[in-house]
Amino acid sequence: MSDFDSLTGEWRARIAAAPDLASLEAERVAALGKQGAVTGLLKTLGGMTPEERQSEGPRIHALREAVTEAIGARKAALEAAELERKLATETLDMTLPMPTGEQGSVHPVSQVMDELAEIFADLGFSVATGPEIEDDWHNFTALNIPESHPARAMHDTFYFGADKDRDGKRMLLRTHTSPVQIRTMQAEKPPLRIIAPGRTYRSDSDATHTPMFHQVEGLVIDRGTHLGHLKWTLETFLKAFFERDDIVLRLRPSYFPFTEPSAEVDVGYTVQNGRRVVGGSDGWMEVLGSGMVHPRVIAACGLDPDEWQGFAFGCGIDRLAMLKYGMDDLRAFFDGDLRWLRHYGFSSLDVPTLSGGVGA
Ligand code: 2U9
Repeated sequence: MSDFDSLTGEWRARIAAAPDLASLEAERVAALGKQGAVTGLLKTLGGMTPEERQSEGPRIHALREAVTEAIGARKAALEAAELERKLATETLDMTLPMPTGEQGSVHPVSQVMDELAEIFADLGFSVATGPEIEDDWHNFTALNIPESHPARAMHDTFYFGADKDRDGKRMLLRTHTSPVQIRTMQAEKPPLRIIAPGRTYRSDSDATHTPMFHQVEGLVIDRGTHLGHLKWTLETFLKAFFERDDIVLRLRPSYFPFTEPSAEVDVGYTVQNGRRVVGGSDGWMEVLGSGMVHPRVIAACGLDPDEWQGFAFGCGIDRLAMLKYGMDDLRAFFDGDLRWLRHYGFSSLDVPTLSGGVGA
């Protein structure tokens, strides 16, 4: 037996005897690592004469091959044994009860957004979304709020410093979800029925205003649309949302640059246990703004206002949630206080459906 045959046999035996993956790795380093024995033999090839290299080279390379192969085989055997051991010892008891108590809850804002999507889907509306970082044209100009318009000041806009849009104007955080409807009117052919729920931003902060708040706006564009369609839609929505039939609406003339005529929408309330509850008509509270879409807005989106009319409305989702679920402090919505979330949050399994009830 040559020296190489016995060397190969020795390495094979050492490798086969490695009891676990860590010991096998130690053998690999001892043979094939930078300072390893087999690597050392390979290095001697450089100092040999061409004749020596021709006779020794194949033997040394064969030794390296044999060691590499033995390591691979032992590794596969050790891994298979480890898997067998795990399969034999690790078991899942499918009869164990569910963990007690749900972890986490659905935030009331998300819950109300889901309720809105469900209610309006039933009326043929789809949900549209768009960017929260907007350009001046989509947030203001297209909505009939030109440069000098006082409504721009009312919106308390957060502007970006350096980023400019195509017209050289500063980019901004959208102050309402209306640019979503502008983008939809540009991208899709009428008739359209959409709601646009989402985050909006205004530089305003007190007990009833937060710099980021949630809005939902609705838009219908069709032929022959009139105020009667608007009032019916809002009444149907509020009845479904508050799950009461005694919803009474009052439309008060108002002004928004993007609608003409415009109306604030009040809903009747009754007082129960010192708290205003939507329904009945002991008093009125404002819940929505609305109106017929201004012909200039329709034209700005590339549609002919003589052919297409529409109505739009907007309201704060946070306020809707407070009215329906009885919270009295808006700022708590954004505190992330687990006790508040456990109290006012919803189960993720409790998906709002019209048949099962949109409330919880
Ligand atoms: C397009 C055309 C018209 C959306 C509208 C209101 C009236 C409104 C406020 C209510 C409370 C915002 O959250 S709030 O401060 N909104 O009163 N919004 S009409 O009108 C549109 C939108 C898009 C293309």
